[in-house]
Amino acid sequence: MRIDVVALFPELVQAVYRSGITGRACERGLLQVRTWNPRDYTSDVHRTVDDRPYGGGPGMVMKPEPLAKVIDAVLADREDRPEVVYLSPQGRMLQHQQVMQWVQGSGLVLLAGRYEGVDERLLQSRVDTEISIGDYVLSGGEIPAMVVVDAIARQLPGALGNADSAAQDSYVDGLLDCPHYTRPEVFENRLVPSVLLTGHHQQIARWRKSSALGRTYERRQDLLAARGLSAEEKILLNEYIEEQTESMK
Ligand code: 9WO
Repeated sequence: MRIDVVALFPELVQAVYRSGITGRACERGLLQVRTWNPRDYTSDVHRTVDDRPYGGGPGMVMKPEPLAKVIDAVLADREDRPEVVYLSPQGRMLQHQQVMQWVQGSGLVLLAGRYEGVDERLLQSRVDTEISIGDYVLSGGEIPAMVVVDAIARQLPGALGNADSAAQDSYVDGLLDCPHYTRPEVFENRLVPSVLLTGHHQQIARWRKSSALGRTYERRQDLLAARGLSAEEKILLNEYIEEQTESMK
């Protein structure tokens, strides 16, 4: 997998492959991340990448020409025809399913904007997909680009220490993750749920599924509605709700 990131602050993006799972994926050669600075594709002495908005108003807009040049340089440097993704609050919301589709491909070109955004004509001519990582505005697209790299990297076969953890991830099943506990058994008078101490794997799996369903029901009704519940899952969810009601007495 190769991901090229076009950004005015490449140092920021480079942090993503210096540590953790993404760093290891790069060391193992599963992932290659390259950064490209549009400023290196300017031709004036000031290396100008931004200009005032037509129509007036505050702030600056990223000029189309340096971005076109840098994206074309990236594409010329690759043998495949990667999807070009622009990170912006106007994009379609990033979903796990989209991440898994990208994992199947050979890589991406990520465009991180700055200032008030990118000239619309550049988006029309060079960008395939506009993606948002959430409903908030940041100071640039670099951190969202890192989010995309991280989400992809941990799904690459061989990236994780424990090969099974990615399959058990939150969202894989369309549900939120169950709660996790480690030692000690008592922390500030709070106990670990007793079923987890029994070593009864079937009951533990049942409790985890029930907790995952319960939390999703409490926190993300939208996920449950989109996914639906099997007859077995309805029983497990009812068990959770009854248990909660019981402990409130
Ligand atoms: C800045 C601004 C200032 C005054 C009035 C309006 C304004 N809009 C913006 C703005 O949206 N700037 C963006 C900064 C331009 C594109 C890159 N930037 C960005 C990307 N901020 N947040 C994101 C982003 C990307 C993906 N998912 C969530 C947020």
